[in-house]
Order: sequence, then structure tokens, then C-alpha cells
Amino acid sequence: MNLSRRRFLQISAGTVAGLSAVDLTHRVVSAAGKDAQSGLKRIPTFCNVCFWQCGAIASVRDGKLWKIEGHPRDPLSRGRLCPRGSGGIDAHTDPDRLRTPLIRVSERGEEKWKAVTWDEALNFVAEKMQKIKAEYGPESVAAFIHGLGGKFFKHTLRAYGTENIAAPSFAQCRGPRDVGFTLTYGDDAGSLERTDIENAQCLVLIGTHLGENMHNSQVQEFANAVGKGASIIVADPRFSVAASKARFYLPIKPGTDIALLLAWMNVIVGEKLYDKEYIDKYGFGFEQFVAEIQSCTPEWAYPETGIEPETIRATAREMARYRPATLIHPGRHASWYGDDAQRSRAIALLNALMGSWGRKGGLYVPASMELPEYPHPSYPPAGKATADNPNNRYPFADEVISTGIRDATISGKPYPVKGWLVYSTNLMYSLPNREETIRAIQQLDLLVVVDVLPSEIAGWADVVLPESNYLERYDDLHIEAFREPFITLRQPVVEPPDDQKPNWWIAKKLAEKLGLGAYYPWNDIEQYLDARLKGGGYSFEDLKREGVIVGKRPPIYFEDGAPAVFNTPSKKIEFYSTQLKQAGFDPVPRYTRPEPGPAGFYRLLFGRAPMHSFSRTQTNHLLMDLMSENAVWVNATEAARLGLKSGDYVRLRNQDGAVSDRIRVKATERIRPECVYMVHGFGHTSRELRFAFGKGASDSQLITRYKTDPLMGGTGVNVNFVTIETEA
Ligand SMILES: Nc1nc2c(c(=O)[nH]1)N[C@H]1C(S)=C(S)[C@@H](COP(=O)(O)OP(=O)(O)OC[C@H]3O[C@@H](n4cnc5c(=O)[nH]c(N)nc54)[C@H](O)[C@@H]3O)O[C@H]1N2
Ligand SMILES: Nc1nc2c(c(=O)[nH]1)N[C@H]1C(S)=C(S)[C@@H](COP(=O)(O)OP(=O)(O)OC[C@H]3O[C@@H](n4cnc5c(=O)[nH]c(N)nc54)[C@H](O)[C@@H]3O)O[C@H]1N2
Ligand code: SF4
Ligand SMILES: [Mo]
Repeated sequence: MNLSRRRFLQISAGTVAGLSAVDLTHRVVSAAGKDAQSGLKRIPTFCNVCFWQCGAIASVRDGKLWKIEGHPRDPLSRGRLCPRGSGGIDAHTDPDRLRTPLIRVSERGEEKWKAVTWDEALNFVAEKMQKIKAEYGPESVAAFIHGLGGKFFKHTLRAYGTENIAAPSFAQCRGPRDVGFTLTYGDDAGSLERTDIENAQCLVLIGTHLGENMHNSQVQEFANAVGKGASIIVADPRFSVAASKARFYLPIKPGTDIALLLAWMNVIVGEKLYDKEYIDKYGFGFEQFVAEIQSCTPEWAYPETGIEPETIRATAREMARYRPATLIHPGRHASWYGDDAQRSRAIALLNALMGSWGRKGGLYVPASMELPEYPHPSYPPAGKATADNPNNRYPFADEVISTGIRDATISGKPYPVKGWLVYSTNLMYSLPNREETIRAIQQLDLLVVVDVLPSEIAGWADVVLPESNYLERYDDLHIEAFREPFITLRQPVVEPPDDQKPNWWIAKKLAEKLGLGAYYPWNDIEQYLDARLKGGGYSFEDLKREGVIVGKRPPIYFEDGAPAVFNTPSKKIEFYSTQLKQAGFDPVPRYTRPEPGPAGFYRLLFGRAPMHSFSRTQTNHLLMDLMSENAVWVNATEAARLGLKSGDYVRLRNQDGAVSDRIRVKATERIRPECVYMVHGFGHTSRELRFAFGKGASDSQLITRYKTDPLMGGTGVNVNFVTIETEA
């Protein structure tokens, strides 16, 4: 890959000229419309190449998808899509898509099925589900569901009687962060994050690799903040794209963030640089907190982090200089080293010292639209507690732990789990330790996978259900808390090419076959959407035409009257956590040195590339044109020592003997010597993914170990180590 840094940060500008029907002053009406001259029909919708769900306008000519651009009035895209969003149109014509329902005819994992009708497939699923219910109870069916499209499947499963519904976005992604922030503020960092990046005068990124991590609004705001001269501080073992924009780059040793955070706080407290008024007003347990971090000096942190005491002091002072407009970004993917909830809590506390929670340039108070749900019968009362967290072993887990469901499936404890429904998550890539996932699957009587592609997890399914893609269907409304409240609509832009069906249709039909039709008291999704919108006083017809409804922005900063409410036991910001103390954990975060790897091994780190989403875009020809395989970053000196140069193919072997596919070396000064780095999502093993198969290697293959967060069950995965083997 030879993209310049500028190019990395670039987001394609919406061709505003091409959207002549749209008035950017928000008065004239229509985002939709047909241009007589060009024959282009414009239809507003929103993107799904990642979970950010940017508002978009798709153009169709003669029934063919032409292009997709940002919706100028959508608060998330602000008229621009990221490269993945623009390239998303290729998914519609992808020749490797799933086309019809399939029932497996051979051994699990052999990828051999017969094509069946929807009726046959759903009858099969419903019969198996009824059998599991009769034998074990409804809780013995579990689900892994990721993203907005999963809403109706959750509904069907709740009606059926199970609450064992997990998503990798908790224990494998942002769960530790949300728990760390909630313990501190009584509320989490949000998804859409409540980060006021645009107004931050000092932005601290601890690993968060904005620019490679391409969540659209955040990257646009980041570019604006850089443009306005904000002071950027980046701590990362790898010189990331964000680091190239930074005033201070701290090449930290992996796994030592808590030491750096404690030392920063030690300096800020020691030099009385914190927001005293804010802490007097909103803080709880500050004295105890101060006593706890007394010994965490920059000199103490230096050998742990590799960051010199003077740099720690200088950056601490830099943060204090701009407070409260100093934002220590909470990050998103936080399941790293097993101490992650406490690491996130330390980030939350550093923000509290800056007085940035609730303040301009910090973490604002978001607002969202309220719409009543479509009325339905109440769900059957929960029978058994969820299977993922027996005896409340992880006391601060506030969502179902995906890996906990997997453990229960393997062990049959606390009770047997015999069916899995998997919607839009490729568990072979998203859960650590594939062997365990396969062991769990072997215990199942039923594995149903709803996907758009013959993904690796679909390869293990008994029944594969092909979904129409995001440009071919309605979904439920997109309503999230953000700077301004909004509602956006996903609507079909083109027809599905084959026998694919939308999630709402599949979930509804399945409910009917399970005798749960009463939970779907509507005939089709348009009726459902119309009723929901009417409930809030909005019109479905207007939304179809406009794509987005934006509400009035309420005050989002404390200084403007946003409510300063902290839903913690003390009703304040908890510098000292009695909840944690009572549960036997550190009430103020403490640092533990990460366990080193075996001699001669490198710690395996991974992240994102701006033109790919996880493991879901490697069949997309447009995006593969931008990046067709991943590379393993190796420190240049180490590479030379090993006789490797950029472009050489190698394989990585981990501490447990797992060997990766072929991957090219990128020898670079831009990474610390004790670690290597790769972009997640490549190295597909499903032969049905003809275009993606055999390109690059997968970090997931090498993640055989994980360290579980004792507070909430998150799986820290940056605890694997590899050696590098040449192809010969
Ligand atoms: N090793 C490793 N593990 C990770 C991560 C990592 O970087 N490395 N990242 C972690 C993080 S942050 C997260 S959030 C999770 C993400 O994990 P996943 O949610 O599993 O993300 P993807 O790998 O994109 O898998 C999405 C699956 O959904 C399918 N899909 C795409 N669009 C649709 C659709 O419209 N309908 C249906 N039904 N299916 C669709 C794709 O074909 C693919 O099979 O993984 C976590 N796990
Ligand atoms: N283009 C694109 N953008 C995406 C996604 C995508 O698939 N594609 N996925 C989205 C999702 S769901 C998520 S959760 C986010 C994930 O993106 P982020 O929230 O930014 O999190 P990570 O991917 O874990 O961060 C990886 C970075 O952390 C660094 N790092 C590793 N170990 C350490 C350490 O010990 N200390 C410090 N300080 N840094 C360390 C790595 O070198 C790398 O630069 O991205 C989102 N944005
Ligand atoms: S950030 Fe990019 S991929 Fe994600 S929804 Fe927005 S445009 Fe689509
Ligand atoms: Mo994530």
C-alpha cells in the first residue's frame, strides 16, 4: 500500500453539484428526485459498510446502481462518505453473494449444502427450535447478533423465550470502555461516541487510530481539529496516521497505558493543574484518589512505559493548558490486555481532572429522538438467567458476554445451549480462539447463519439464510444519541438480484412458523415504519423523500444548561469507587506489568485500514483495488536482523504453534521493536469467497490466547506472540 498520509485522511467530498434538488440551507425539500437530463434517480438511505450508518444518497440509472454519496443534511456524514461507503455499491453486484437458502448436506464445516426454498429452510429451523425448547427450554437457543439489522431477530427470540443474545461489540470491542466510564460517570462514552473532537483544543489519542479507524464523523472532526491547530498527543507503539498529525508522539511499550495514565494524573494532581472548581462540585472520593496515585511518578512510569519523565510532564502540562477543551479520547475497541475496564476508567478519570465531561471540546451530553415502539404482546418472563455469566462471576458485565455463551455451549453449564442463531457477525473472525468456537459448534443441534456472503461462520452452518444487502432493503429506523437528535431511514435503492430476503421478513416468517405471529401485528415493514413515525408525529412519506429528520439541538454542554447528572451510587463523578471496593477490585486503577512473551517472539497487535471493514469487505473489488492484502509491520532494525525486507512473504507462528497464511513484510521505523502489527480482516479461508480467498493473513488465526477482564468478561487479545518464518 502506498497511499500518502493525506490520502488516508481524505473523505470523498459529496458531489454537491450532482444534488441540485437538495437545498443546503435546509429549506427546500427533497433529497430524493429524478434528474430529467441525466436520467439519474436519487434515493436517500444510509450506509452499512460499518456500524456508523452514515446518511447517504444513492443514484440509480435505468434500474442500475450508479453511485452513492453522503447525504448533505445527515449529521453523521455531513455530505461525505468514507472510502468504504463510496465503494459499498460493489456489494450489490458481488458475484460471490449468497443467493438462496441452503441446508447442509455433509459434515459441519465442509461447506456443502443443497439449495432450498424459504419455506423449507424456515420450517427446518422452526422445527429444530421447537424440539430444543421441548427438551431443554427456550434459553437453550442463543444468538449472536451484530448491528441494527438484528433488531427483528432479537424480537423473535425474546418472544420465543430466550435472553441469551450476545454481540461481539461488547466483550470483544467496547464493553470494557463502557464499563470503565459507567463506573466513573454513571454513563458510558456512547456509540456514536459523545466526543467533541471538533472543538477540542487538545486531543489525546491512546491507541485510537483515527484516520485508519475511519468512523466518518470522527475523522472529519479530527481533520477540522488539526486544521484549527489543536494540540494532538498520541500514545501508540506504532507511529499511526494520527501520530503523523501529533505535536507529541509517545511510542509507548504495549500494555503499559495504565502506568502512563497514572503518571499523567500524578503530575496533574502534584502540580495542581486540575479543574478544582469542577471537582469540588461534581467529584467524589478525590482525597482517597490522590493518596492512591501518590507513588505513580513519571520516574516510576518511565521503565514501564519507555516514555521519559520529562515527556510525561510536558504532555500533562499541555493537557492542562487547554482544559476543559482537552479531550482524552475514550477509544472504541478496548479489549486489549485484560485490564481494560480499569484502563478505560483511568482514561475517564483523566478526563475528570480536566473537567472535560459535559464541556465544550470534551465529552458532550448527547440527545436523541424518542419514538414509541410498535406495540406488541409482552415477552414471556425470563425463565433461567442468561448462561454467559454464572454466579455473576463478572459483576460489572451489563450485556451478555459472547464468549460466556460459547463457554456454556462447550461445558453444558450452567445449562445446555443447543442452538445458535448468528446474524451479521463472522464469529470465526470476531471471537478469539477459533478452536473453542468450533468445539462449541460441535455441541449444537442447530446452527443458523444469516449473512450476505458465504462467510467462514456460514461455512459451519446447518442452515444458511441469505439476506438482501443494505441497498436492497428497509431496516428499522436509525435513531442514536448524538449532538443533535435525528432519525434516518434505510430504504431499498435496487432490487435484490436473487432470492435474498430482508431481515425483518425472515424474522417475521420465522416467528409465524414458531406460532409467535402475534408479535408481528403488521403485514409489512412499510406499515411498521409508518406507524412508528406517526407515533412521534412524523410522516413516513416525508422521510422516504428526505431520508433524514434532524431535531433541534438542545444544550449539550453543562455551561449551556445541559443537565449534570451522574448515575453513580454517590451521584457524583467517582474518583474512588466504593462499588469496585465492595466487589473486591481496586477502587482506583492500579498498574500491573503485562506478562512478557517468550524470548525471540513479537507481541501481535492489529488494527484497521481506512478502505476495509473488518472481515466484510475483502470481496469488494473497488475496495480491494485500494488495498488487496495486508502486510505485517516489523521494526526495520528487527527486520534487518532477521534478513527480511519489505515485500518478502513470511508466515507468522504463534506461541501455541498456530501458523498464519502468507503475508508480506512491511519493514518500518514506525513500530517499536518488541511488537508487530497487521490489519484485521484478511486471510479468508472460505473457498466460496473466491475473490477474498488466500489474500493476506488473519490475526484471528493467531489469537489462540486471551486474558479475560475480571470486572466484565471482556477478552483482551493483545497477549499473543509470534515468530516470523520465511517462505522457504
Ligand atoms: N482478531 C480480531 N477480533 C476482533 C477484532 C479484531 O480487530 N481482530 N475486532 C473486534 C471488534 S472491534 C468488533 S466490533 C467485532 C466485529 O465483528 P463482526 O461483527 O463479526 O464483523 P465482521 O467481521 O465484519 O462480520 C460481519 C459479518 O456480517 C456479514 N454481513 C455484512 N453485511 C451484512 C448484512 O447486511 N446482513 C447480514 N445478515 N450479514 C451481513 C459479513 O458478511 C460478515 O460475515 O470483532 C471483534 N473481534
Ligand atoms: N476503516 C475502518 N474503520 C473502523 C472499523 C473498520 O473495520 N474499518 N471498525 C470500527 C470499530 S467497530 C472499532 S471498535 C474501531 C477500532 O479502532 P480503535 O478504537 O482505534 O481501536 P484499535 O483497533 O484497537 O486500535 C489499534 C491501535 O492501537 C494501538 N495499540 C495496540 N496496543 C496498544 C497499547 O498497549 N497502547 C496504546 N496506547 N496503543 C496500542 C495499535 O498500534 C493501533 O494503532 O474502528 C472502527 N473504525
Ligand atoms: S463510516 Fe464509512 S463505512 Fe461506515 S457508515 Fe459511514 S460511510 Fe459507511
Ligand atoms: Mo468494534
